[in-house]
Amino acid sequence: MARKPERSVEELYRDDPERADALAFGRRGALKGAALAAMGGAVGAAIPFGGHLPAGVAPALLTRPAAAQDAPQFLRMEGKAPLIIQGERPLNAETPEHLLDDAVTPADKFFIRNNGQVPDPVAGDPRGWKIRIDGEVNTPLELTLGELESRFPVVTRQLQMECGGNGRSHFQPQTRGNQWGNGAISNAEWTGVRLRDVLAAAGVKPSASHTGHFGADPHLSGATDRAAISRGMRLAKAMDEDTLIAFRMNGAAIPQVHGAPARLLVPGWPGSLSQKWFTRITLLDKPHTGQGMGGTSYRIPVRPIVPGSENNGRDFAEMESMPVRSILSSHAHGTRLAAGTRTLDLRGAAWAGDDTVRAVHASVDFGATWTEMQVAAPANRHAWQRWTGRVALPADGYYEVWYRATDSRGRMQPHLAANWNPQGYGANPISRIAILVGA
Ligand SMILES: Nc1nc2c(c(=O)[nH]1)N[C@H]1C(S)=C(S)[C@@H](COP(=O)(O)O)O[C@H]1N2
Ligand SMILES: [Mo]
Repeated sequence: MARKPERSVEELYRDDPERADALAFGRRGALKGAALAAMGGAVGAAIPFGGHLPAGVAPALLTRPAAAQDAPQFLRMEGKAPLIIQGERPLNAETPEHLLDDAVTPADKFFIRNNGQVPDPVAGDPRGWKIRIDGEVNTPLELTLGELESRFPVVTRQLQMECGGNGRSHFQPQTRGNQWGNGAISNAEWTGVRLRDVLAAAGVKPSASHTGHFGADPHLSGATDRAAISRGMRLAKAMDEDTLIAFRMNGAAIPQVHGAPARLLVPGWPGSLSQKWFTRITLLDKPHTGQGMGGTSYRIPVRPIVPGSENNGRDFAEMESMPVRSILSSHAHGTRLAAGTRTLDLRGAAWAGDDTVRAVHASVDFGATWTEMQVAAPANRHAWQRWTGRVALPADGYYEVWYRATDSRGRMQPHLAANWNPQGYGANPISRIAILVGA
């Protein structure tokens, strides 16, 4: 049975973390004696590595209670797992990190991100769905899905697709937008044609430098002259062999909420580029100006700005390849294990936008020592990488599993969300979950 947490310490951490920290750690910067015992009382178990808890870091169980009182609302939708509802209008739902335990993300566990309304399914044969290619091309084309499938090589790839705002909840101060944890990520198996093959058929003019994407979803307000979202990217990414016009997901028709009957799949870059209910791509001789472009939208500071400050984003740069991140899928935050459990087998996934992941490390002693995990090669370029590993637990008690990835260029997840920006993109700090053994 779990002991009831001492509400005073818990409340203090939530209301005034700095004061709580000063009381718990004093000026010595380490948790000892009565303070350590009090902290143990608050989390409901002894803390074997409590002496390593760094000053300024409250136990994860206190800052993010696993208890029912703070339980998020779960999605109840046919064909979907109980995802965490981030908003209902538009519908946005995050996959709990521990549900992302499959190498290939099944449709029911795929996060949902909408900016407008979900359109009604098309009546009749989806192979008649039309896609237009125009702008800076020699020959504008209008092709049906059926024509795309018969005219161009059809490829199948595992591709990660991550919302640009994944991890947003880690920012201090809080930014506007869905307060995603780390679960706005998916790694499905996509089948489609390469965008570059289709653009080549239209004939890319030398003047073309950027794309603009369009979809069939109505604006949230219902206004017909406004796009729910219309993003674009540098032509180089459109010409990447992994950028697809996809029409199958995990070997089946794309579910309606995920963009049926066809969507763009732009792996490793903000998910907003992966236009759902895809109807048109235009090539431009300058950056696109659609909904979700310019200002502080999907743009991040080139030089850090004061957290919480106003900014018009003029000196920001477009967010392109997403930063390195890892998830732990073997255990949920707050998992309780039987007394006497002395080893913990961990597993999860890690990815790094257009790059790969070189290493994943885990720590159960608040970062004092780190154990290297085994990281598998990606199934193909732009697929996430699964990792596994084992850590030892010396005694019963309260532990935290801290986990972090390092990308192929040596960039490691930072200790705290860095490069604060008004719309909260790119927060990828080291994550942690609480585990209780015999408590
Ligand atoms: N047409 C259209 N495409 C869209 C969106 C949208 O609202 N409308 N949302 C984008 C965003 S912000 C993300 S992160 C992904 C989410 O895809 P999913 O809902 O299939 O997970 O789709 C992108 N494509
Ligand atoms: Mo997104």
